[in-house]
Amino acid sequence: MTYPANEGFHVPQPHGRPGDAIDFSHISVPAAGIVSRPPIDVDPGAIRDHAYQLIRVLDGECSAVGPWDPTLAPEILLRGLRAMMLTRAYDSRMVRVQRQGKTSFYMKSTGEEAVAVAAAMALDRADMCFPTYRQQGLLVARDWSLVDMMNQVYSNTHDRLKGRQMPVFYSSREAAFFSISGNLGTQYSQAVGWAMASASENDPRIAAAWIGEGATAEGDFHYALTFASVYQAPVILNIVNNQWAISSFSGIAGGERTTFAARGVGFGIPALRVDGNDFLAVYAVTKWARDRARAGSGPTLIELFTYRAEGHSTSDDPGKYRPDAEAAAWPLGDPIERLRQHLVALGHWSDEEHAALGKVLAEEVRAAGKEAESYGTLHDGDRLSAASMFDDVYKEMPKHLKIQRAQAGF
Ligand SMILES: Cc1ncc(C[n+]2csc(CCOP(=O)(O)OP(=O)(O)O)c2C)c(N)n1
Repeated sequence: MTYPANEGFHVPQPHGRPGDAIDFSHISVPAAGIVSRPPIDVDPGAIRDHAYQLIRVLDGECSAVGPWDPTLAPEILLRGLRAMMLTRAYDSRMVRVQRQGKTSFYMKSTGEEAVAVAAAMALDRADMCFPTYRQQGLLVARDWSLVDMMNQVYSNTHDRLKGRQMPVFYSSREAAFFSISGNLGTQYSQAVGWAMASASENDPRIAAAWIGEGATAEGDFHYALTFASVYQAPVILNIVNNQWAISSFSGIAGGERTTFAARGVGFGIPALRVDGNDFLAVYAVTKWARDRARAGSGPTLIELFTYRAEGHSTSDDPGKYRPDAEAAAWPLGDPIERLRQHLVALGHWSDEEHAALGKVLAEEVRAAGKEAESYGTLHDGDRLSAASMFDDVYKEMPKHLKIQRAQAGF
């Protein structure tokens, strides 16, 4: 016997497919400055509404308004602008070299630079970051060496990870940047566990994790929230809602009827939703969550509302599943352009200075690229010995690995 489908059965569909007109009418863009800024020790139950609002500081004229304006000194704003521009310049070169066959794979963060850069600047340098593959801006904002990052992408002779990770899966203990895992979601549980350990040792450092909205559908996300809430771990749980998980739109992960921030509400975790393309708003909200965690008030969930302006990776072609030129029409604009306009309006920046800085950064990236390429690329230069695959697994290499290494001819 067959049954008719229940009329309520629903398969989410995106608002546009290739060839359709761009339609962002479902995205509501509230005015900047209208969401209240509670004290850092607020009871999560008192700010449930924040999970459904959107914290914005830069208004339509790129002026900073409202209680979340972090009132940063011009030097800090310029540092943020520079780090976002450098991240974009780095991404742009690395995609070019991938197309030239010098590496197998690359992932850009175009349009999402504020998510990582503003957060890095609001955190303490020693706070431990558990990122995904799209927060290279954390390393850039922490002044990590571009050459070191490129060496990893090239898996060359100077790659500290010895070619064992996919390109862009960086790791740096010195930059407090935890090794990226290809298994989506694991970083969330790790961040909460790390934060619990930090709290139990009365260590002042907190943890911050990032996850894509698509990966919030993974069990690890929910396990992490349970532990964070139960143990009041000093951790910032960021959800980067960039609307797309490769070719799946955010509705497939549960974004049609509620916000991703709302997932914190059921766990009793304060949840804030923020315009992810607004440098000042991301900075202010991260700082709030950091101060809260440091003061012993536990975790915060932050949804960063943004848009993945380019392909998921160099292996992806978004032209196959969404209308072209959506990025240019994204109602929340571009994070670099908005901060640039803000600085110009304040009288601290000019078009000429902006163009000149763009050239300086392109040259910085080019010089780093030349150096990294001198240590080898995918097809050129010396290679690390395959014997190194037996290193670093155990503190002392056990006998069976020594035997295997000998059998492999090393
Ligand atoms: C557990 C697991 N499932 C699936 C994948 C394959 N995969 C890699 S990235 C990705 C999309 C993730 O999208 P999202 O979490 O929204 O992050 P974004 O790429 O948009 O930053 C998928 C499905 C994976 N790496 N790990």
